[in-house]
Amino acid sequence: MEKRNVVIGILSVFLAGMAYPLHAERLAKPTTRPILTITGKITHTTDGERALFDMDMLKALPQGEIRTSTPWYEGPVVFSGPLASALFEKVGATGKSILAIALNDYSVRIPLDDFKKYPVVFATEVNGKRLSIREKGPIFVIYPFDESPETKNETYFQRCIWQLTSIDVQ
Ligand SMILES: Nc1nc2c(c(=O)[nH]1)N[C@H]1C(S)=C(S)[C@@H](COP(=O)(O)O)O[C@H]1N2
Ligand SMILES: [Mo]
Repeated sequence: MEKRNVVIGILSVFLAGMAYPLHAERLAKPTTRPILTITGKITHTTDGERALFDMDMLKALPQGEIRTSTPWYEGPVVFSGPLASALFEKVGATGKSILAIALNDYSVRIPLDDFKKYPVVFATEVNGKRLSIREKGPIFVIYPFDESPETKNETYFQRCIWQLTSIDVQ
């Protein structure tokens, strides 16, 4: 093939990719009450615009477990729930960070790299018991503080948003 045609070929594949995200995909819709809404830079959605998750969908994701001491409980406890890395892979997140928003309008920015560096858990259970809203549920973001002591400081405590309800990938 002529060199110019190769260049045009590569260019058109690249431009088509920009117009139609290659792996855009529809996720199955929630069948029970949605508890988490993800918007922004994601390629996989439940309705073309955002990805909604109910508890069953969160439970179907690869789960993580972190046993650690925290500022919020007396002594070490076991947090379990979907791995943040699995959740953002599921929605095809392409951004650099997330803006996480809680029921009480508390919000915090978290670099997506954190979820590659640490097995961060979007905890839905503590010691095997579902977290109620009163107990900082339904979702409490948790880092492996004891295993990675460099996360035992205000920077990471701030990222441990509880009563998490929505996320914008940016
Ligand atoms: N939903 C929610 N999550 C939150 C907060 C909050 O106010 N609301 N405070 C954050 C901050 S600033 C820190 S340092 C830690 C610890 O908060 P605490 O010291 O009030 O327990 O939780 C974080 N998660
Ligand atoms: Mo804080």
